[in-house]
Amino acid sequence: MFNLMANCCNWLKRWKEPARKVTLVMVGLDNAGKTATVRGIQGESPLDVAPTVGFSKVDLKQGKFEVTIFDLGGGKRIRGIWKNYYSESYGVVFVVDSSDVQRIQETRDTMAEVLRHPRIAGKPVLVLANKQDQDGALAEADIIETLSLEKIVNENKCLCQIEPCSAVLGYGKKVDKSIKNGLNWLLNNIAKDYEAISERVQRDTAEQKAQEEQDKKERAERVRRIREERDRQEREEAEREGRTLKEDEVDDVNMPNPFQPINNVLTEVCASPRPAPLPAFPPASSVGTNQGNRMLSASCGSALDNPSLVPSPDAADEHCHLANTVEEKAVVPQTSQTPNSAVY
Ligand SMILES: Nc1nc2c(ncn2[C@@H]2O[C@H](COP(=O)(O)OP(=O)(O)OP(=O)(O)O)[C@@H](O)[C@H]2O)c(=O)[nH]1
Ligand SMILES: [Mg+2]
Repeated sequence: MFNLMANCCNWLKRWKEPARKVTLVMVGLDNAGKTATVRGIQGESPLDVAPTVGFSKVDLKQGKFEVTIFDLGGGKRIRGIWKNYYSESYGVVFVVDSSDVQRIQETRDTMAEVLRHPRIAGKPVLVLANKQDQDGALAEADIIETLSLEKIVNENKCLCQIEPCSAVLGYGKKVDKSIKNGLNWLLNNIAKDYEAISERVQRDTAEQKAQEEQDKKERAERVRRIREERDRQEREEAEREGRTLKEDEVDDVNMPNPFQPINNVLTEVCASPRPAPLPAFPPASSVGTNQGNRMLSASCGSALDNPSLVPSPDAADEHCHLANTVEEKAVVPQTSQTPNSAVY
């Protein structure tokens, strides 16, 4: 009787608790299956996903948690933007392509770099050893060994769980149980330390914002100095040539009027030679070691293969904030822990 009352009290207490907002970053090499995993959790088909250029933001409700997942593109040139999302993350989901044995060293180095980052170290990490359905996929024990997982997580004081899984096994209610268990494990561990992690997130986010403001000011100052120097040179040149520059002429010298009649612009474009075509889209086999079943859209392919089209971390960030997709879906109730998961 006493137990029953205690349980009721606990249940009431939990029911009255406000929903907890949790942000997670999902990282891992390109083609590991991050987007397929998120899609499955959301209840969407994990098949036919295109590589993520930048990131996609997904909002979902999971029990008492309002979860935001930043699914970050894993391409080598995109990894630079990952750190921009570390400060606001409460935990990490690191997805590994267990069948891509050739890139396991790269996976290990990448994971070590993520976990040792000062804005990640100490936060809980879920490792999804994905693509277990593939022939030759490394088993859990092999992944732990080849990644030196114990060493990496201990060095960085990250609580860690590994879940061997397959993102293409099903979606919605039929999503791989290991993925659900892993996500549950991560959220429950975040909940245990919620106040401390929240404080850290707020502090780090404020610091990052201040740093960004500072960088912005410094950039504006650099531009101002360059402009001043250019104006000075223009004035000296004009003096040497006996010309006098009007005040507003100084700034206009090198800057064409951006507001031109559309006809001028069209004639200019038509008259100019055709720009060189982008490099040919590479055959799927040349893109990576394990890309046979991958759907690459032409636009993504061009951007990935043409460095000038791949955004710098800052630019990518800006671009992707504009392009992100926000979706809200309920996630099916969780089941109990599978025996094939390990906690460190
Ligand atoms: N066989 C198998 N294929 C998978 C699995 N998970 C993902 N894939 C496939 O692997 C390819 C890459 O999946 P994505 O989800 O785009 O990988 P990603 O990690 O998001 O890649 P980036 O966006 O480039 O960082 C797709 O063709 C998926 O269908 C899996 O568990 N098993
Ligand atoms: Mg992706």
